[in-house]
Formats: sequence, C-alpha cells, structure tokens
Amino acid sequence: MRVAIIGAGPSGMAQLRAFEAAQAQGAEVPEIVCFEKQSDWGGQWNYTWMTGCDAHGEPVHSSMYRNLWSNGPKEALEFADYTFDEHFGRPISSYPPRPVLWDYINGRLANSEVRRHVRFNTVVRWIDRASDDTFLVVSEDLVQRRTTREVFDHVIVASGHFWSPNLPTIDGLESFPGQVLHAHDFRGAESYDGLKVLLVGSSYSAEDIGSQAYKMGAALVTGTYRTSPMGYDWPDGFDERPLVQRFVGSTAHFADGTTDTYDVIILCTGYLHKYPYLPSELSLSGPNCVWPQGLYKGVVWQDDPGLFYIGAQDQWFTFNMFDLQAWYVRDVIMGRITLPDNAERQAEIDMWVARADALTSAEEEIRFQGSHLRDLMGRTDYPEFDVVAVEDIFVEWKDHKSADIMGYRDQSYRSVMTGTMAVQHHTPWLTELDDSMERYLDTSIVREDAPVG
Ligand code: FAD
Ligand code: NA7
Repeated sequence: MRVAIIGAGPSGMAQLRAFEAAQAQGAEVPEIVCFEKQSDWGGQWNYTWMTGCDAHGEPVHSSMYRNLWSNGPKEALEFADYTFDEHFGRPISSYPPRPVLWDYINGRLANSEVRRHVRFNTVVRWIDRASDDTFLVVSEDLVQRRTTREVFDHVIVASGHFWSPNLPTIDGLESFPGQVLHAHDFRGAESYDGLKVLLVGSSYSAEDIGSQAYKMGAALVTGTYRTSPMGYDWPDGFDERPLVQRFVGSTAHFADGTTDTYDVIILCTGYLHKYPYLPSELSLSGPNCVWPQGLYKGVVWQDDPGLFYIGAQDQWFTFNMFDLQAWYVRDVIMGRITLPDNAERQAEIDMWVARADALTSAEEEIRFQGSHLRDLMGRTDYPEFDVVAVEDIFVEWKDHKSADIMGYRDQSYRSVMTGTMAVQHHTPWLTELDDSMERYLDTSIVREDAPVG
C-alpha cells in the first residue's frame, strides 16, 4: 500500500510521526511519500522572508513574519508524546518566539528516520482518481525540474489553509499612494516606526500585526471591523473603527463618518481554502470555520473516503489536534478503524455542522473544538491527555488578553502533559526586540522586575 502526504508542515509531520509510532511498535506500515515544496519542513514555522514568489517561482507558502511569538500559550499546543520539558530539558516561558517553536516541532522528528520519507523541493501539481481504488499524483522536483507520475492508494492533504489571501476590494485602493499589502506578505513592522497603519479585519492577523506595528513605534494603528471590533483595551495610539468605505488619496473614510490619513494599509482579511493540485470534487472550499463541510470526524473526505485532510479547521487547537487527527487517519488507512457507511457518516457530519452553526462565542468554539479532540481521543493509541484542562487554558488566555492585550504574553501556564509551571520570560514581550532562540534561552539575563533573593 502506498500513501501520499501533501505537505510537511506541522500537520504532515504529525502524520509522519503517527506512522513512525506504529512502526516502532512492530506494525507493518504502508510505504509513505511526503511531498514538500519547500527545502525544509515546519510549514508556516519554516520562515522565509520571500513574498509573492519563492526561489523556484512558486507561490510563497509562508504567511509567517520574523517577529512572531506564539499567539496562544504553548501549553495549549503541546504534543502529548513529546513535551516541552523533554525537548528543552527545563521549563521555558509560555509564549515562545517562532524559531523556538520551530525547534520544538523539528526536535520531535529530528532523531527519527522519517525524514527519508520526505521529498523536499517537490511540489504536487495535480492529483486525480487513477481508478476506483487509487490516485494519480503528479509532482515536480523543483531542483531537477523533473515531473513524476505515481499511483497511490491514499492521499492525505496537509498543505495548510492560511496561505492564499482573501482579497477584498475597497473603492480608491488603486490610487492610495502608500503601501498596500495583505497579511500574507507582511514580514515585519520595523519600517512602520512613525507611520500611520490601517488594518482591515478584526481577527488574529489584525490583532497581532497591529500589535507588532505598535511595538515597533507606529504613530497610529487603526483596526477596522466588518462584523465586530476586537474590543481590547488598546493603548494610546491604537484605535478601532467600523469598516473603511473608500479611500480618497491617503484619506480613509470610515462607516461612522470619520476620516483619517494613513501611510500603510494591511488587509488582514483572512485566507481561502485553496488546493490548486486538486480537482474541485476532491477540494475543500468554503469559509475558514471550525467544522468545514464534507469531513467525517473532521478528516475523512465524505465523497471519497480514500482522501483525508489534516488541520483543515479554523484553529484554536493546533499541534495536538493535528496529532489526534493524524493518528485517526493512520488507523483508518491501516484497517484498525472501519468507517461506517455513507449514510451514517453523513448523519454525523450533519450533527457536527449543526452544532458548529449554533456557536455564539469564542468560549463555545473552544469547547466545541475540544469536543472534536475528545471524540478522537481513545479511538487510537495517541497518549490520552486532559482536553478540558487545555480548553480551560484557552479560556484563561482569552481573559488575560482582555485584561492586557500588550502584556498577555508575559503570563505563565501549567502544562497539562507534565504538570510543569512555565517560567516567566526574562524580558516582557513589549520591550523584547531580539526574537532569536539564543536570546530566548539565555539564562544569564535576569528580569528587571524579578524579586530579589
Ligand atoms: P502549514 O504550516 O501551512 O504547512 C503546509 C505545508 O505544505 C507547507 O510546508 C507547504 O510548503 C506545503 N505545501 C503546500 N502546498 C504544497 C504542494 N502543492 N506540494 C508540496 N508541498 C506543499 N498556530 C499556533 O498554534 N500558534 C501560533 O502562534 C500561530 N501563529 C500563526 C501565525 C500565522 C501568520 C499563520 C499563518 C498561522 C499561525 N498559526 C499558529 C496556525 C498554523 O496554521 C499552524 O500552527 C500550523 O502551521 C498549520 O500546519 P499545517 O501543516 O496544517 O499547514
Ligand atoms: P481569520 O481569522 O479568518 O479572520 C479574517 C478577518 O477578516 C475577520 O475579521 C473577517 O471579518 C475579516 N474580513 C474578511 N473579509 C473581509 C472583507 N471583505 N472586509 C472586511 N473584513 C473582512 O484570518 P486571520 O488572518 O486573522 O487568521 C488566520 C490564521 O492566521 C490564524 O490561525 C492566526 O493564527 C494566523 P468578519 O469577522 O468575518 O466580519
């Protein structure tokens, strides 16, 4: 049996780990080929400065930026089979910067054999049914410029869905004299020192890119919302207004009748589900939401159950959710789990979609996504952990953000996996300008407000 995994980001790496774990226990696993168009694994966490096109002329996958620190506590994403304590050998703080999280993801697989299953610099160009039971996968080695056509029994889509920008148009945008970009192309806010920055959208990207701009000295940051404001207690120099309706030169005209001038516009308007290598009947579409249509157990493509998606949901939970999904997909492929018939699967999908449609608050979404994890837990041999305790961490995190949006990353949480309490980082997020791993792990730096003795 042959299995193709598309993408070696955290979702694809979870899938590799799942098969590796079964093999380590003596199971006979299928032949795995993981296609990764970048030269290393880690997906969004494998940072590249490039925007638009990569070195091979491919669309750049990364929407990541240099100075990103985890936007949720690490205790909420921790792997159950590879803890932060195991990786770093000592407690670290709850909100590590990007290179530290990449190191953690990489560390789980670095000493294993799974890397040999990954074809790096290889982009999947097209997938289609080759027969009732098999898929044709057409890929291109970007270095050798060689196209390969192969047949697989199963395909696992792990190519992410935060890379293809959703681009709204706003009257007057084409004559705006300053910089206009989507969050996908944002790589750092240092150049916004002294500038006035307008953000369109009111979700994670707006919140964090706005905070980056504030941190780097922007003269004004304005968030604009279509449905509802982010609503945090923003510091002076950061405000929120209803949606901008048109631009006249550099002047934005807002829905409440106010105006202001700006130097930079960043469209933080989210991403499209985009799978350019899949025919439409195999391709997930629709909005970014917690239960995308057409996925049994959140992973099995209902219309063609030889195809699977990992990490296709809007994400409160990330790495440990990908793990639970990957273990489940592995066991379906290996015949350890038998799928119910079409009608039973559809009835269950309808139930989850109806539940998702009825959600009205962030906490409900968190608990809902937690219930997806709890549903998968115990169906495989992924190590069990207390998902409700992780949900509670998310709720506490939301409260910390409401209390102090520029200071929430200085809070600490207790690991559900190990019971270890995170340490306080040596430098508050707002004043830390060096995001390197070396600096982050430097134990010789003492926090200025640390208690003496
Ligand atoms: P990705 O990380 O997107 O990886 C997909 C991989 O597939 C990439 O390596 C890509 O090169 C490869 N690929 C795509 N198409 C092809 C193809 N045709 N052929 C071959 N390879 C292909 N999550 C958190 O938990 N904490 C955070 O702080 C956080 N911050 C984020 C900040 C940003 C800006 C973004 C965009 C996301 C953030 N996330 C965060 C969520 C993020 O989606 C997950 O952490 C995680 O990266 C998702 O993993 P993935 O493998 O599903 O997708
Ligand atoms: P999200 O979470 O999908 O949010 C998209 C935002 O963009 C949301 O506030 C939308 O408003 C807004 N939006 C979308 N279309 C428009 C138009 N046409 N006009 C105005 N506003 C619009 O995407 P993010 O990029 O913030 O986050 C995605 C991931 O990246 C996340 O996991 C982070 O960790 C990083 P709405 O509320 O729907 O009215």
